[in-house]
Amino acid sequence: MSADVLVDPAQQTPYFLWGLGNTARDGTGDGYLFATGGTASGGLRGAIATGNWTTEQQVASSGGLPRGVWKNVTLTVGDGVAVLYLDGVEVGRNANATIKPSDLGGGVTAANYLGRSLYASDKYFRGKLKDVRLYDRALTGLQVATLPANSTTIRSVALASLKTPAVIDPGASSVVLPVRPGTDLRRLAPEFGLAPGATIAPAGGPVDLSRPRRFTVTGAGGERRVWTVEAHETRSPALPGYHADPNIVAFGDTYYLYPTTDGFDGWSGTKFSAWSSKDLVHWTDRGVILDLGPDVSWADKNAWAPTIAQRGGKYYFYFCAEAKIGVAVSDSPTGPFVDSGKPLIARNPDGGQAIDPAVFVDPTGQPYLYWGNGNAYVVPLNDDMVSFAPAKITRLSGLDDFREGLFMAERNGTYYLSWSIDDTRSEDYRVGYATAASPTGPFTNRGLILGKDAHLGVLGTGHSSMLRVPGTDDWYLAYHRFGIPGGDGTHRETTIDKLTFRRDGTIVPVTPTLESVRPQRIPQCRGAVRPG
Ligand code: FUB
Repeated sequence: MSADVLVDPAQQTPYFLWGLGNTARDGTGDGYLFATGGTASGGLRGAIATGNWTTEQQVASSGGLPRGVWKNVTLTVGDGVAVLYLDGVEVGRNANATIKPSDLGGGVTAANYLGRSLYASDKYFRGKLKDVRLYDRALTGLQVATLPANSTTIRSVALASLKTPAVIDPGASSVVLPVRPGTDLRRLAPEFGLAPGATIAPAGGPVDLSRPRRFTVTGAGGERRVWTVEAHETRSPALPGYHADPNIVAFGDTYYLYPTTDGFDGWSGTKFSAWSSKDLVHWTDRGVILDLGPDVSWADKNAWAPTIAQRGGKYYFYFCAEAKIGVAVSDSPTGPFVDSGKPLIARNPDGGQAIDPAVFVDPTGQPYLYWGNGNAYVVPLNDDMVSFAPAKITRLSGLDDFREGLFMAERNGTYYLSWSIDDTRSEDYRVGYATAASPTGPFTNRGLILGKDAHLGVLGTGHSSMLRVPGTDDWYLAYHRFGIPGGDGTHRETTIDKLTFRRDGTIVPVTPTLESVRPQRIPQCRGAVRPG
């Protein structure tokens, strides 16, 4: 089904652009095919369902449907595949859409609407629809591009130096080309996939795409659309493969990253690895440092979100397993680590998962452990680093939209507490922070330091850690985001960007980049003791 839609900026959610199916007596959708635009920034999706929403086989875009402008929304369902197009550009695909339109209502649909939901309590569509088309077959991508509204689309880009596929944003008429490091951005010759009969200018020879450049697509009927095309040298992610919840630290002349090993349904990874680097750019896999199976007696799965500190020549590695927090000790930052034999935190005082530890050693030498999901906690650790007085646990309240992923850093006497907001499966996963004059507060909320950049295809940015390069006031933020391309809340990649402070000590929100950071070594002072 395809329609040109113009959504009124005042549209309220939830709403359907159109829906075909049946509604049960209680006003609930009961077998239907539908599309909704969501908001202007997220929620554009379609689905086919045999019953109510719990049966929906969805196909979703990472963005929303722009409002106040005409857009073409097309949903195809056939041969087990559902594809969603915005202005002729594929923005979502579900290769496991097994429900057929003929399954709906056993072949009989009595509630077939334009501008109205199959759920009685939903809002009506506010806006305009035109050129509505209902087909008895699933159109191909090329056929979708042939629809009149899509005559000026850029459907695809072919370029040998692409590291990951072009990010085509039909809502913003923009194309981002993530090219391999070392590519000369001033001489690129991308080949654009257009609708039949369309042309693009400039065409042919190499062009300078080191800055955004305008291209005009002219459709077969003479319609024109201006697109912005830009290329980015893409060094992100910092680590190859799927890694989340990165804890970045510096020991001696070396940086280390300790992430969750990602890429498993239900976050069911079982091993922790360490990575090291001399310059923040080139990372070496130092292998598995703790394997729940053989190394931890009290848990076997869900190895998540580690953190590490060094004290007295030993390294203390805190980690989650089965929603409890453990601690393991080693003489080296790359292990092998020996588990303490029991959870350090088996449950939270106020419920919720005991996850996401972050260890912080105050300039006075006092160590603290932060953790929590839903509820945020801090406790001073004893000198042994593996015990604490339960009576000293403080629940940190008032952290705006706190979900998980706490991290603490100190700069010039100010304590910066950051945390993740929303669900790690959401493209809007993001990081907020607060400041205080002490490690335990009281904290003042300061807003966000990290969020998605859909324009670049950077989504689901969260669970971050801050790093000061020793001996400098240079700071970095390590965080995870959805893998590019096609990642999600269990297929996340670890990347690093620069973190900067304003003169008043507040943090400038981090701009997620595809470039990631420039090399920076840790300055070495003569006579300094090198731990590890
Ligand atoms: O990686 C598993 C979980 O996802 C972490 O514990 C959370 O912070 C979220 O990133």
